[in-house]
Amino acid sequence: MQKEISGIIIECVKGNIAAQPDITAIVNAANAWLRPGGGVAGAIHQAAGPGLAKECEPLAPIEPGQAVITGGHNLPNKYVIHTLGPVYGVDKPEDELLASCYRNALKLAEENKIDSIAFPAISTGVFRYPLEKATAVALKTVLSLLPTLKHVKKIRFVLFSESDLLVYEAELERLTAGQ
Ligand code: AR6
Repeated sequence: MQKEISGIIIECVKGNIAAQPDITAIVNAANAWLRPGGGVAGAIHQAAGPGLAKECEPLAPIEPGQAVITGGHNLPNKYVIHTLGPVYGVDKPEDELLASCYRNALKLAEENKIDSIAFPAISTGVFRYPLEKATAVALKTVLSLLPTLKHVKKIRFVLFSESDLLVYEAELERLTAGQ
């Protein structure tokens, strides 16, 4: 699914965040220590190679909602933006912390004149944030920031399953109805 809003292309696709070669910056659903983990972080670090963990070391630890930027190493992307999502039920208020992840990632993208960025569904795996709730926060936050973006021209949401993709598509339709 693809939409153009405020001159920016918004896409929802099913796929692997570490396999988005046409995107300048991919976002990592990181752990506080920015180490290779499972899920998104595991896939990104595996594809990037050990140089990424090395570059991350002095930037850690990060707090929930914070974001930091590194190079892409062996990834096809120029940058990786690492953000720490809230653990659902633990880091509160979780909706505000999750919104900060998307806001701070986009802020770094703008500061680095990045034209395209891909997000996974932050916090919805190991951190157990219910997908429907997380989707509403992610899309509302990103849509509200579109008019402020000068460099970012494409935002892609990469979902790992068909059912997650359907949730994103339905929410994007709902939030943009009439636009
Ligand atoms: N590409 C796109 N989406 C993926 C991929 C992938 N390769 N792999 C998983 N997902 P998670 P979190 C989906 O657990 O909840 C890590 O171990 C997945 O189905 O990666 O923020 C870190 O080290 C889910 O919907 O991130 C942290 O400790 C979503 O991406 C912790 O997990 C996020 O799942 C972070 O947990």
